[in-house]
Amino acid sequence: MRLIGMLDSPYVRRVAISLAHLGVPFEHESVSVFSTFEKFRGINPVVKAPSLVCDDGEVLMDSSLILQFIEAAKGNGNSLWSPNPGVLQHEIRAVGLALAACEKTVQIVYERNLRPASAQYEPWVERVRGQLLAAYAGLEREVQARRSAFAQARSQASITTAVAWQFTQSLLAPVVPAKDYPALVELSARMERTPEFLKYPPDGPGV
Ligand SMILES: N[C@@H](CCC(=O)N[C@@H](CS)C(=O)NCC(=O)O)C(=O)O
Repeated sequence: MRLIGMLDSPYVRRVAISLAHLGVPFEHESVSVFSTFEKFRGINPVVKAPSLVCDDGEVLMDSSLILQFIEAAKGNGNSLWSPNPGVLQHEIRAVGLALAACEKTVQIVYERNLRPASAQYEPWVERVRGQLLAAYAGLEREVQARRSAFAQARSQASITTAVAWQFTQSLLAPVVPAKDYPALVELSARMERTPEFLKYPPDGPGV
C-alpha cells in the first residue's frame, strides 16, 4: 500500500501515525497537492491528500475512511478505538472536533494564501474563525474531562487531537493562543515525543 500526501497535512499525518500504531506496513510518498499537483493528479485525479493506493491499485481517499478500511482489512483485530460504546462516543466526539478544527484551519489558510487580498471576504473568515475557536474550546474541555483516556497514546482520539493541535499552532498560533488551552498543550507535547509522532514529523511546504 502507498500513502500519498505530505505530512504537513494533518489528515495525512494522522493516517501515517495510525498505521504505525497498528503495525500496518506501507510506503509513504511525499507528493504535494500544490507544488506537485500534476504528479498527484496522475495518482488520483481528485487530488485529495491523503490518498491510499491499495495493493490492487484501487485508490481510496479521506483519512477517516482510509482508517476505517485499514482497521477492517489490515488491522488483525487491532483498533485505535475503544470497544466500550460509552467511551467510543466520547472518542468520536473528540475526533469530530479535531477534524472540524483541521478543516477550519485549512479554510482560513486557503482564504489567506490562495485568494488575492482584494477578493478576501472578511465576514466569511470571521465565521470560520468562530467555528475554529468553538472546536478547540470543545476539545480542551474533552481533554480536561477525560485525562486518563487521553493519557493513552495508542488511541485515535489522542492521535487526531494532538495532530490537529500541532497543525493549527504551526499556521494560526495567534488566532488560537496556546495559553488558553493548557490540556491541549500538554497532550501535544507528550504525543510529539512518542516514536510514532517522531517517525512522521509534520514536514512539508504548507497545505
Ligand atoms: N476530509 C478529508 C480532508 C482532506 C483534505 O482536505 N486534504 C487537503 C490537504 S490538507 C487537500 O487535499 N487539499 C487539496 C484540495 O482540497 O484541493 C480527509 O479527512 O482526508
